[in-house]
Amino acid sequence: MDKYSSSEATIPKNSKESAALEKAGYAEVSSVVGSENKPIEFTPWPEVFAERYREKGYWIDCPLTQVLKENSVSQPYATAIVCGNRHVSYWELDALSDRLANSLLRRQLKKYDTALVQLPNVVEFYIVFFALLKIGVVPVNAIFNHQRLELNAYAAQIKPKLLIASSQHNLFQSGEFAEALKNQHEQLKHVLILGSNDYAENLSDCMALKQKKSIDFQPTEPDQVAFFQLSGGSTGTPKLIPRTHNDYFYSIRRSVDICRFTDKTRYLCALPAAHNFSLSSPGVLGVFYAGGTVVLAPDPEAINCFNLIENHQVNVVALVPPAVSLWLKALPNHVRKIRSLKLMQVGGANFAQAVAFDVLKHFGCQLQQVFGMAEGLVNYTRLNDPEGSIVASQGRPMCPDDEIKIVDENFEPVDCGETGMLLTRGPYTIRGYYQSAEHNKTAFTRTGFYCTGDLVQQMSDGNLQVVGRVKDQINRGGEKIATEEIENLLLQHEEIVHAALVAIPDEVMGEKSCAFVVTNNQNLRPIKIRQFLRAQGVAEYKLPDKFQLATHLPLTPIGKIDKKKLREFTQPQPTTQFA
Ligand code: AMP
Ligand code: DBH
Repeated sequence: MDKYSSSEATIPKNSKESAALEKAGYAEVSSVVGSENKPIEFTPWPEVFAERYREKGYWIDCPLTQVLKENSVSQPYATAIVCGNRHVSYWELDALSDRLANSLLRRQLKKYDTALVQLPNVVEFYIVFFALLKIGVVPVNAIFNHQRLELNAYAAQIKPKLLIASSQHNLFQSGEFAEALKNQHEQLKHVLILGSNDYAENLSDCMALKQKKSIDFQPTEPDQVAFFQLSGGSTGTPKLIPRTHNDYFYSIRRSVDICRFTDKTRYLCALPAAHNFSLSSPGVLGVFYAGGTVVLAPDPEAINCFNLIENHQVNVVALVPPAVSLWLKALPNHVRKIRSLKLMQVGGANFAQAVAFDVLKHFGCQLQQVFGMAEGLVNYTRLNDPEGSIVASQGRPMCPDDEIKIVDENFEPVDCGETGMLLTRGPYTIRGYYQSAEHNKTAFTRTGFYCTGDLVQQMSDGNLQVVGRVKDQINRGGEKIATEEIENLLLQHEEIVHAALVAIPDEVMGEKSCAFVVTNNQNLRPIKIRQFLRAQGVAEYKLPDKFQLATHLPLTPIGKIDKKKLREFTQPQPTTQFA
C-alpha cells in the first residue's frame, strides 16, 4: 500500500476553490529516471516488537500521505487550512502537493533523497511536507527561528539534494547563504524559495502547473523513514530523529482518539509548524486525519490569536506555558472573543499548577497537559481525568504498549511515587538517533529503552509528574537549549577560557539561561559576547539571557564543572568568586 495515484486528473468540477487551479497551465507528466537510492539508515525495532505492533493494529503499513488522502476524497471541499485570507480545501491541498511532487520528480528528485526545509506557519509548509512524502523525499523541517548554525548542522547530517526556504527569513533575503550551502554541500542541487527573490526558483511556480493525467507516486516504504524530527538535544550537535510512517501515523491516530478530534475540530496552530507538538499531538496532521480545520497563526501573540479564535470559531489550541501566561494577562478585555474555545492543550515545558487553575477559571475551557518528545513517547491527561490530575500532572502514556520505567542512578526501579529517571520504549518511540552510534550507546539502554533525561514521579492514578531533568538541557519555555552546544561556541571566543551554561528560574519562561564565563579580559561585556555568538549564526533563543564573569568555575570531585553549585550563584552580582 505504498503506491497511490495523484488526484488531479479527477478534479471535482464544481469546486469554487479549484477555480484558480483550473486556470493554471498543464505540466508534462514525468517518469522517474535514474538509479534507486538506498533507504535511510535507522535503528529498527526488533522483529518480535514489530510483529506485536502490527498484530495490535498500531502499525498499519500505510504511508503518512494517507493522513490527507482520506478527507481529500471524502470531503474535498471542506476547508483544511485557513491562512490569512486564504482558505484551502482538502482537495486543493492534495492537488497542490501533487503538483509540487510532480515538479520535483521532473527535477530528478528521487525516493530516499533528502531535503532541508525551513518554512514559517503558512499553507506551503504542509503542501511541501505532503509533496515530499508522496515522492519519498525525506525532509528535515527546521524551525523557522533556526539560523545558519542549525541549518548547516542539519545539512551536514542529511546531505540534502533540495533546499526549500522562505525569503521572509533573514538568511534567505539574498542568495548568499543558499549559495554558501550549495558550495559546502555539493549534492545540494535545487533551491526553491517561497516569496519574491532574485536568486532561486520560486516555490509557488512549482505548484502552478497542472497535471494532464494522474501519476503513481511512491512514498518510502511504511516501515522506513518518512522524515526527520528534531531533538532539543543535550549534546554539541543537534541530533536528528528518524520517524517512520508506521510509528508516526500511529501516534497521530491514537492522539486523535484520545483528544477526540473530529471533523468539527477547528485547531489554532500558533506554535512552530515543525514542532512535534503542533504537528502530531494530535496537531495539524491529527486535524487533517480527523477532517477538521486548521487556522494558522504566525506565532502565539495573544491579541492576534484571540481575533483568529473569534473570526474562525476556533475550538482547540496547543500552547507552551509562557504563551499561556501571556494569554492570561491579555485576556480581561477580550473574553468574549474566546467563547468558542473548548480545549487548551499545554505542553513542552513545566506548567505551574497555579497557572493551570487560572486557565480553568478564566478561559472556562477544558485543559489538557501534554508531555511529549520528538523521539516518540507522548503523555496526555485524559479529557475525563479528575480536575486534580489535570492541573497537577502531565498525563500518562497514550499507548497501552508504551513501556515506561522510572529508575534511580543505578537504573534500578524506584518505589511508586518516588522520583526517578524516565525510560521508555514503545511502538512510536525511536530506537536510535540518526547516525549517532556513539551517543546512542548512552541515550538508549541495551534493551532499547530511550533515556528521556526527565525526572518524573508516578502518581497513584498512573499519571506522571515531571519534576526535573538529568540531561544537560535548558527548557526555555518549551524551546530546548543543549548547554554543550552554547558552551562550545563560547569557548571559541579567544578571551573565554571556561564557560558553563545553567538554567535560572524565570516567572514567564519557566527557565532562562545564564552563562558563567571565565575570561582573561575583565572588561569583556555581555553585549560583545552576544555579538560574537550571533556572528556564529546561532538561533536567537539560544543566546544566554544573562552572563556572570567568574575567576574560575567550581568543579565536582571528578573534575567536571559543578553546575549544581553554579545554580546557587545565579542571583544578580557583578563578579562571582568560587572557593
Ligand atoms: P525534545 O526531546 O526536544 O522533543 O523535548 C522533549 C522534552 O521536553 C521532554 O523530554 C521534556 O524534558 C520536555 N517536556 C515536554 N513536555 C513537557 C511537559 N508537559 N512538562 C515538562 N517538560 C516537558
Ligand atoms: O516538547 C516536546 O517535544 C513535545 C511537547 C508536547 C512534544 O514533542 C509533543 C507534545 O509531541
